[in-house]
Amino acid sequence: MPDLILALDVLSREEALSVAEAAAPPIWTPSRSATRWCLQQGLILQAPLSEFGIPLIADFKVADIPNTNRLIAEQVFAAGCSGIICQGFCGSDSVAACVEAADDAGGECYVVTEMSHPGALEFLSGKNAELLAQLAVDAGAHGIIAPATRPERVQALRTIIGDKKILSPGVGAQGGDPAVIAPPLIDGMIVGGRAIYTAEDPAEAARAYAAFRR
Ligand code: OMP
Repeated sequence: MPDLILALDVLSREEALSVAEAAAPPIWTPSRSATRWCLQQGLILQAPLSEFGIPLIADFKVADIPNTNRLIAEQVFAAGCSGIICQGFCGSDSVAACVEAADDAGGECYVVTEMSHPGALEFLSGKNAELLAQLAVDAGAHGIIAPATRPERVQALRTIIGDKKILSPGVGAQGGDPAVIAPPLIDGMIVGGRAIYTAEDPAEAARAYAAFRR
């Protein structure tokens, strides 16, 4: 029964709000959905997007020393976001800083394990991704990011993280098949992205993804 998470990677505040307005009704079911929103806009969009009543996950893929990670994560949660995404490759202390900030704020921290794009196969995949998944478990993270473009890898990572959450990007523009990546494999599908905000009718595109929520 996955959440739908709208990747709002647009570059202007106006476009972000217009896409959010169109896509929010089809994807929003209170307490089940979340939107993600774009790195480029930083925290500036938190306030207007919060008016839609949809939880916001800051996809900043934070990747720094523990102190800097903590400062970023504290700002994210102080601004009202419910979750943050961080990279795991900086090590367990850096991830722990984000997890602690999340715990203090009653929020969630997700750790990127295997990425969805082809270049991920150079470093962020295979054994490295499995180590990152184990690191996420050991650090007490609330879940991981794993690729809709490689469902068999999501399955492998699931065996490591047990019942922690998996949020999965890569359907639509990157070629992942939402029917294959649907439950019980994942907990949240990160949907367009491009498949929604470049669609002629973003509301219709969002409705099509909502049909995969079972
Ligand atoms: P589309 O490809 O346009 O659907 O966008 C996918 C979204 O998911 C973008 O915001 C990416 O930054 C994000 N993402 C990936 O595409 N692959 C990953 O491995 C991880 C992420 C992420 O952390 O969200």
